[in-house]
Amino acid sequence: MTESPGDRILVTGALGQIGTELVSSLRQRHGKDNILATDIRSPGPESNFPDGPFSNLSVLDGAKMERVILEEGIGTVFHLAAILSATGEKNPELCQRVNVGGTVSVLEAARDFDLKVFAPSSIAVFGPDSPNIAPQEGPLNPTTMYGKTKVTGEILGLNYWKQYGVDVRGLRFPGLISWKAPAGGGTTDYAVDIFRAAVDHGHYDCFVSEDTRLPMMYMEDAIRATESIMQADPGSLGDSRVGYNIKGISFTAGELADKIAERIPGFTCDFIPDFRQKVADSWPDDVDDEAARNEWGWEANYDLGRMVDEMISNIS
Ligand code: NAD
Ligand code: AKB
Repeated sequence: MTESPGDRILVTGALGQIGTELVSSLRQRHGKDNILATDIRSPGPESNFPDGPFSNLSVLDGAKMERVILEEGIGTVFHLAAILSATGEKNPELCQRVNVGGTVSVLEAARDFDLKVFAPSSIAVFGPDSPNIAPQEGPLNPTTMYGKTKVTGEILGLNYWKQYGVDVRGLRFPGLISWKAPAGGGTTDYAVDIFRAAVDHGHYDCFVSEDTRLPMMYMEDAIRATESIMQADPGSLGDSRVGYNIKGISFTAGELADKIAERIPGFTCDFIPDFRQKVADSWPDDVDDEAARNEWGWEANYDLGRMVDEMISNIS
């Protein structure tokens, strides 16, 4: 392991749902020029992606990644590039290649250059044998390719920490709800898309059933959780350091539609489940986040009502 080339921050998959908001928050905290946003695609002309350094980088190109890390003086990587669950069920080979291959590229670079890494996991690590309220330490038997890649990511992260001392940290994000960038091909995307449809058309065709309950979180909480775990005292983090459960809001698709209808009179929602129903049914209703609370003081700020108010007011 050689000393980190510098203390700038590299974000992979930066143009996605999380990256768009994380880059903005990191640039406010550390200065615009200290955050290098990267993605396999480029920001479109209409994009509201935050202004600042940007490069094209595929996480599958490990040699280029190491070159960029050296040339740009990188000390920390927020590794967000991935293929999410719904796209992953349609193209499992791509999902495995990007999610596992990309994570290996980042971890190898981190081992070579002593980098600190944030590599998010997901509630998709749980499968049908999980209790409804998924414990931190319980069975991890996902049925989706995406979930399997996330379990592999956690195993790899813990291994690089234990074997090579690489400071890898991660969170099992619930479905994230936000308005600045569209959701990127996940099963929980209905909880994002419903707001735009409600504001623009007063109607939404929801691709999961009315009684589907999943763990969710407002993006502001997710960004705060990300920054908090990266700032946490390493001595306080146990073996969950690569995939802490973090609790946000648990609601059914029907409850979400009702809350929106209370605020947008006349809003209607039809529930027409497709292939994503099976994925949703394989995930827990909620998570137990005692480890995150005890070890680095996690607590969500947003409940269902406050999240719905924020989403409608920002989209409107
Ligand atoms: P997203 O799909 O919105 O963004 C992913 C980005 O990765 C895209 O901009 C895409 O262009 C890029 N990408 C794809 N292949 C690439 C490659 N080969 N090289 C470089 N970039 C590539 O995803 P997101 O919602 O921002 O998720 C970020 C991370 O958080 C992922 O690891 C995801 O599994 C995890 N996560 C997200 C959620 C959520 O609800 N958004 C929930 C749980 C976990
Ligand atoms: C997805 O639905 O794939 C993501 C996730 C929960 O990981 N939002």
